[in-house]
Amino acid sequence: MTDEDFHVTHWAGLSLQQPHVMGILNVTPDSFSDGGKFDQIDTALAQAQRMVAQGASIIDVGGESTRPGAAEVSIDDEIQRVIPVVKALSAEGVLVSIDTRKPAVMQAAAVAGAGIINDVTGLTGDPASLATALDLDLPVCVMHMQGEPQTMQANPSYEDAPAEVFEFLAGQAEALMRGGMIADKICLDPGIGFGKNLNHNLQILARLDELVDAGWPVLLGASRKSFISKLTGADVDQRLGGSLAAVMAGYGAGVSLFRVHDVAETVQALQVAAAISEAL
Ligand code: 8Y4
Repeated sequence: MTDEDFHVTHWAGLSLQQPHVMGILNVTPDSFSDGGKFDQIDTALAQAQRMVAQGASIIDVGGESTRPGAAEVSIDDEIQRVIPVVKALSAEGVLVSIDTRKPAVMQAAAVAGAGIINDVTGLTGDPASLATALDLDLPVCVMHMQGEPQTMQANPSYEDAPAEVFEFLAGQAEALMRGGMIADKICLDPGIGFGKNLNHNLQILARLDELVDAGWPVLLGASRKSFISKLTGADVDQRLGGSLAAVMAGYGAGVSLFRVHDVAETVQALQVAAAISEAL
């Protein structure tokens, strides 16, 4: 197989002939109003079911905030929050990705039926992360982040942001493959907003085709992120237009997977974009 024809056609059982939407499901305490535990699980499950009905192929379940200043979550607390949700959704046949930096949470989520590991540290957050991902042998989304969540936005610095981000991602993909993971379990994500200023984010979005051309499936998470506000001044709940523009830029570059809050609107935008492409 030559470099030119290295292209993964399926990832986590999904055909990459068409784009897919990953719906965001936060199960952090601040994402719920007060209420009992069962109430919270029910609310989360209902929201996930709604996103699936709207066309999400994956539900990304996260129990730890990566916002600068957010409190650290213990392993036990994170497991207690996310595992009931992972278990219930997986039992209903929903493809779940577990958004975590902690090997113990990856492990517990895999046992509970999660089909994908989504790690914002690109498996560098804990010394055991890479080995755990290899051991579990689940499809994995490797994301780039410069620095640590607490301080990553203080002074992000690159010579050439897209080149450095894509190089890191290719290196992690190679490390996984050296460890025995097959290429079609690996998805790469440039990590919009994770240790990047506005200019870095825009350069990465403008050059996504270079990452796509490396051959691995690419996931893009730009939904409602603060770069949209830096360009437009829009509040967090008023960023749908900017979020869709980023999805369309990614789609044009060949990105396969989109992590979003607004599933119905994103699916509709992608359906129209796909129809336009097919009219050629
Ligand atoms: C408003 C809305 C403000 C969202 C900030 C945010 C990604 C991710 C996150 C991503 C992958 C977030 C877990 C940050 N972003 N996983 N996770 N890719 N793979 N912030 O871009 O959504 S959390």
